[in-house]
Amino acid sequence: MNNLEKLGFDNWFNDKDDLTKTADFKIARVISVNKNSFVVSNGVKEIYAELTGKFLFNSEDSLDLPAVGDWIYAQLFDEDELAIIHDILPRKSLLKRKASGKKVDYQLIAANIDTAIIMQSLDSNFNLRRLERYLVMINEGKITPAIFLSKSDLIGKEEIEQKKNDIRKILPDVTIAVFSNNNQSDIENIKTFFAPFKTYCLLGSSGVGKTTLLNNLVHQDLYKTQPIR
Ligand SMILES: Nc1nc2c(ncn2[C@@H]2O[C@H](COP(=O)(O)OP(=O)(O)OP(=O)(O)O)[C@@H](O)[C@H]2O)c(=O)[nH]1
Ligand SMILES: [Mg+2]
Repeated sequence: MNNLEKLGFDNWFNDKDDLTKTADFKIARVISVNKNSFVVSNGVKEIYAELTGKFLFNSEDSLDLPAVGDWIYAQLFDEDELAIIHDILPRKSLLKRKASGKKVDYQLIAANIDTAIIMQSLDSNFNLRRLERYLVMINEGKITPAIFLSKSDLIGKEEIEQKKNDIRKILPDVTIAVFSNNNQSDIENIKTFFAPFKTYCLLGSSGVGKTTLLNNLVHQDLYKTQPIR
């Protein structure tokens, strides 16, 4: 298995790889976006990246620009310290939402996600309407949904069953995982949900425990938790 495959580059992308481009460019994956500057990874290291002027000029709207998760063709410079992005490979999926403001424009959330996890906490955050809004976005993106319900330590078993049943009425087949970030065996159980080389994203309101879960999954404080953000 090569380094790109470890990052999720599979046959779907391999079939769409434009070999005329691979001759001149290296493939890498976008791991963060900050306006028009990017960080990409080739599976070995993280590389600062920018777009070519032509790319920027030809981009008619936000959909044409790289999003987190995109596979891109880049030219590498300075012993792989700097990348110039020339093109985006076809997208397997795209998660986006309407940007606020009058213009019909989209804010890209992430590309090439296999499974999008909607996270709600079982306390006052739990809300079926909001869950449905996330589902619309996930279905439009051609992505498989899953539901994580956090803070199970805060409410009783019966109430949890009731909430799961409410979800099953609208979504009979979706995976629902109930857990508490304060319970180690719950965390071990959540780990079994993730398959290697697949890409997941975690969606949910502030305070539901996304960062706490990510920290628990990677066993280190990669991400700072805050009471509210
Ligand atoms: N009781 C309980 N508290 C939790 C649980 N998970 C997280 N918390 C607490 O909830 C608060 C918010 O958790 P975060 O992980 O920062 O929430 P987040 O979803 O990352 O929030 P944003 O980064 O603002 O989007 C913290 O004080 C956590 O300690 C849980 O399962 N049970
Ligand atoms: Mg967070």
